[in-house]
Amino acid sequence: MNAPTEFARAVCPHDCPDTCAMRVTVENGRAIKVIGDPDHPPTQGALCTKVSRYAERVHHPRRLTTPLRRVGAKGEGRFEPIGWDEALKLAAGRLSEIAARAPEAIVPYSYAGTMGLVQGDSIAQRFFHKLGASQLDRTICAAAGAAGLKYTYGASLGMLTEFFAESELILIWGSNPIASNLHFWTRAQEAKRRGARLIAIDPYRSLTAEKCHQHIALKPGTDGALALGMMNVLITEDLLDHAYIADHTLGFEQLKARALTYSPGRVAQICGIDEQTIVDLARLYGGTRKAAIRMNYGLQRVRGGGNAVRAIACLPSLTGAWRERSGGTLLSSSGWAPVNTHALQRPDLMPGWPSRQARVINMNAIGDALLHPGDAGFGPKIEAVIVYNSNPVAVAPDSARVAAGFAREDLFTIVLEHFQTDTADYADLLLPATTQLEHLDLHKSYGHTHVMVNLPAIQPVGEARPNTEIFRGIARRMNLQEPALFESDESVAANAFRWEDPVFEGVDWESLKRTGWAKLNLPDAPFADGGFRTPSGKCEFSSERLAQQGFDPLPDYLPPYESADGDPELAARYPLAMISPPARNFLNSTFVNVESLRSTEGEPHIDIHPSDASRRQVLDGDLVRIFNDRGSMQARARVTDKAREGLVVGLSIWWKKLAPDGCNANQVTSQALTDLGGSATFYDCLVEVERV
Ligand SMILES: Nc1nc2c(c(=O)[nH]1)N[C@H]1C(S)=C(S)[C@@H](COP(=O)(O)OP(=O)(O)OC[C@H]3O[C@@H](n4cnc5c(=O)[nH]c(N)nc54)[C@H](O)[C@@H]3O)O[C@H]1N2
Ligand SMILES: Nc1nc2c(c(=O)[nH]1)N[C@H]1C(S)=C(S)[C@@H](COP(=O)(O)OP(=O)(O)OC[C@H]3O[C@@H](n4cnc5c(=O)[nH]c(N)nc54)[C@H](O)[C@@H]3O)O[C@H]1N2
Ligand code: SF4
Ligand SMILES: [Mo]
Repeated sequence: MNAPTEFARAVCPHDCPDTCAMRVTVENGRAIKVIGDPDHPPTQGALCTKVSRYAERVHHPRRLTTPLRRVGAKGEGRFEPIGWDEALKLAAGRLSEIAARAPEAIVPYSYAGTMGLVQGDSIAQRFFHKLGASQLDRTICAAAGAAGLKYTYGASLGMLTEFFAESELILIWGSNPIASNLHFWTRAQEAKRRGARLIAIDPYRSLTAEKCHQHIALKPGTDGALALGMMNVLITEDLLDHAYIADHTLGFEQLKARALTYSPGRVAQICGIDEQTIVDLARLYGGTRKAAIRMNYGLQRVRGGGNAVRAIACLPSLTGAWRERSGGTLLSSSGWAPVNTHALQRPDLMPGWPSRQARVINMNAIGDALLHPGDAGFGPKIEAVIVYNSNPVAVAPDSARVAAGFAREDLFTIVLEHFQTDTADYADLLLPATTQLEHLDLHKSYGHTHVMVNLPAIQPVGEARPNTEIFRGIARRMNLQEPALFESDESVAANAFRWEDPVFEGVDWESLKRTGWAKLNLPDAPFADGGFRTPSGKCEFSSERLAQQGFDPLPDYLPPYESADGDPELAARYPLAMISPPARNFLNSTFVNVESLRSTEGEPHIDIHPSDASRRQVLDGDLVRIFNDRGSMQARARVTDKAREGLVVGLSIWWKKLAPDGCNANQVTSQALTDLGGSATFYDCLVEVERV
């Protein structure tokens, strides 16, 4: 007889602004269906296609279900099963030996496989802090934009997503919400039905750009110039809110002087668009009261990404759009939730803290770091890497260097995973981790302002264990005597927020467990009366903090490293700019191994403009090689004017081993870092294309 059907509440753990509430149907201990919670306002009962298939991923026949030890060569992916006891002993033995000599030779590598505060970075961080291991600068995605916001608004704060539905004009800037922020797109369509005008600013005619009233296809990496050009028009045509500027901003005169050097004519040259387009855009923006900007991270994966976000972030403070709840900007709302980072991660466990901090490795240069022989400047050569919540061999830039680093015979690599990813193939020890349906977690969101609890819906699949439990197990085997390393998941979660903050108003861990989620208590129009979180409390057009660090205090345009302006010699050899934004049916490299989703994406493609294609005798459907000095990949050409001239677009992020040639877009991307925040520059990349 069948066990009764149960319904459990869960939260989508993926790196997506929407952080949906899910309802899981469980039968006989198996999750059989996952749907969007109809009662959760941001989710509105709908999940995206990929997460609707979550049960297929959780119970996938290739889930890792036991610890595995490498038996083949590094990268070959041959393993034998071992017991947990033996696995933990092996891990503890190697790590203890290295930690006794050179703790900084141990490096964590993690990102947002889950965004849960507990399975993301709690016990794991404490563990590495206690060892005195190297710290990881987690900057692969959003750090340039976050820095741009920090120096302008004081934190990652912005409009409340629900009020975009009331906006009269929405600039969808460096963002493809139909693929990557679906529940915002629902709001934008609501606004469109009420008569709002939608404008996409994107070098590529994305799924979203196709459905907007207007598409401004600028050259990649030139957004800072466009924003400064808009300011130029707003200032010269006096489309400004002088009272807002006087009361709530800092540095207007300096910004004005800067913006006046960006005439529409100059900006048109830089961005590769018409001068009139810039003037019209600025007039429309300056002339609309309820003008909203949805930025997303696509625009900041270039050299000038931090400055570009900063420049765009200044716009609503010039026009006073913040006065309306349906006006302003949103890049990330993650700063609204008061996370108690210190309690979660316990940096004070680091030996010598706070006067001495361990070495920091930037995750975007992990290839170079793994291949570094070690010296006085760099510190000790890396001897061990522990990867969790991430798949660096597929997602990190300059992949040939990353793979070469992980292939080092003398590197000890532990990978905590659900599946045998490209990175897992290089593990010495591959440990099975639970998915969101099998563990407890607590979430904030970067696309809405609810906090949410995920309770386990099913027992762990096979012998999988939560990340927290795996780190506790290694710590126990290493005989580490620190109570914080052995705190339970529930207790970690219960202390993860500053519940006393007024945004919680009557909400605490116990009540949240009962209700599943709670909306933070925030004003509808967060900056209508100023109240920015900068040192001055104002929107800082000019930043003293940046000046003190030797940076330009004002936003400016910095040409991409790899562009005709940034490096003419390189541009002569590699004339095409390549971007590799997310494919709709993948989530970064997650879901690429789910057959139903992979078959929808088909095979790796590259979109190329007809004139660029004909110059290279490339026909639609040809197999082409995309290459530069760092490497090459193959893809099927789609000849289409969705890509502007001079641009090629390879939707990503494929598992390398599931691509016909074993390569993906990161073969050609570079380890160079952004202007602010030390973020990755995936879309600052010149290539050439030829027929295979
Ligand atoms: N389906 C799906 N959803 C996802 C993800 C996924 O992989 N798949 N990934 C998640 C993650 S980790 C993130 S960070 C977000 C990313 O999602 P977004 O923040 O939306 O960013 P991207 O998809 O990188 O880029 C969005 C758009 O920016 C455009 N773009 C590229 N370069 C430039 C530029 O220089 N200027 C401008 N104006 N536009 C540019 C791209 O063509 C693309 O259409 O999505 C999340 N959601
Ligand atoms: N070319 C190119 N490269 C890019 C990008 C791009 O646009 N173009 N985007 C970049 C961006 S924005 C980002 S955010 C990064 C994303 O890079 P990553 O954060 O590495 O994201 P994923 O590729 O989704 O890999 C996450 C892995 O974590 C695992 N995982 C999920 N939950 C858990 C868990 O609870 N425990 C453990 N142990 N593992 C878990 C999943 O199985 C998955 O393999 O990629 C970057 N790389
Ligand atoms: S990936 Fe995003 S849209 Fe899809 S279910 Fe998760 S949070 Fe919702
Ligand atoms: Mo990301």
